[in-house]
Amino acid sequence: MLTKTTADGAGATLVAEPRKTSRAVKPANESVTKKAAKPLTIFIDGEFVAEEDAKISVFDHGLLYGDGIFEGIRFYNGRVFRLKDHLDRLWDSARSICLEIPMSHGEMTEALLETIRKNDLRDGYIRLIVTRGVGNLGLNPAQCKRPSVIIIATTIALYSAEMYQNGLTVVTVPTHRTGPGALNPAVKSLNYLNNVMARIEANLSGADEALMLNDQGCIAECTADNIFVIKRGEIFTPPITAGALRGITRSVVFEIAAELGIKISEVDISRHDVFIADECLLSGTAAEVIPVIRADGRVIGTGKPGPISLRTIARFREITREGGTPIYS
Ligand code: PXG
Repeated sequence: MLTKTTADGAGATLVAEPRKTSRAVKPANESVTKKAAKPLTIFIDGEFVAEEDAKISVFDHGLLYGDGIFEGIRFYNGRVFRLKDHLDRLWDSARSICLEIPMSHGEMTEALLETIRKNDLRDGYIRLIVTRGVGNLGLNPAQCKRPSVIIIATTIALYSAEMYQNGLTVVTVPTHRTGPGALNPAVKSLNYLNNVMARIEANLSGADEALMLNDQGCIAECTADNIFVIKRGEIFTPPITAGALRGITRSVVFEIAAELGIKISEVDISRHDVFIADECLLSGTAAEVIPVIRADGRVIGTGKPGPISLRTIARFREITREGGTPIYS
């Protein structure tokens, strides 16, 4: 304990307790991902191991530097949703960071399906991770001889049913999305601290999600979701160049809009556009499609999920149950 002698000779405590870095806040308004009833079987580098044995080296550069890539994929009703799109994006992320995935698309598909089968799941979420692999304590990836592939299949419920019905609150956060001149946000890397910072800031404000701006002050996306605003019957979303990930759920929203005959365009969106929107939606694999009813304390539209949001969500749910890569046949 550090003490300093004050003018009257009494010792004043300078550091009495470990310092807390932030004030206490109520937990984020997100459903907790429930621990599966039975232990999971996890794929690591060609082997299926029990959850408690699913470990990687402390020298893996995925841990040391966030050097690696990932995908979050959902499966519904015994079929993997948009698997090819996720694998294509994984391979694009890999190419961008000069990482050679030590498997073919076909082998990855089989490993992924087998991981789901080993866990007896029909509806759930896959986390697919490729790390740079084991190296030394220098950041040069040339030291890392073989990337590691990890596949986790489990269940996930990011938000409660009420939140899908009533909508989320968002706040604009101080942390900007990294620009393409820094770590390009198109790379789905293991280095998510940019988004984690934003998420902490949303939590500290008591909001459900963070609106992340780019360095030009335009909205890029949320921490793990793309954003859409609806005005006078049209849908608008930030372009990829604004710092948005080319979300796979985002592309499904484009398909739904085309189907429903609703015009959808990629344009720069400011906070003002969100404040004056009639409706607002987020899309992401984990979040699926979910309405937003408040931004920075302002009520959006009527304060209730609007008609285009509700139709989009309903159609999204139907589409997730149509097609997909079969797991058990
Ligand atoms: N933006 C970012 C930054 C993302 O990481 C999305 C948008 C949505 O993309 P998809 O393809 O999923 O529609 C993502 C991807 C999670 C989680 O567990 C989800 C993502 C990333 C990290 C964590 O909720 N989603």
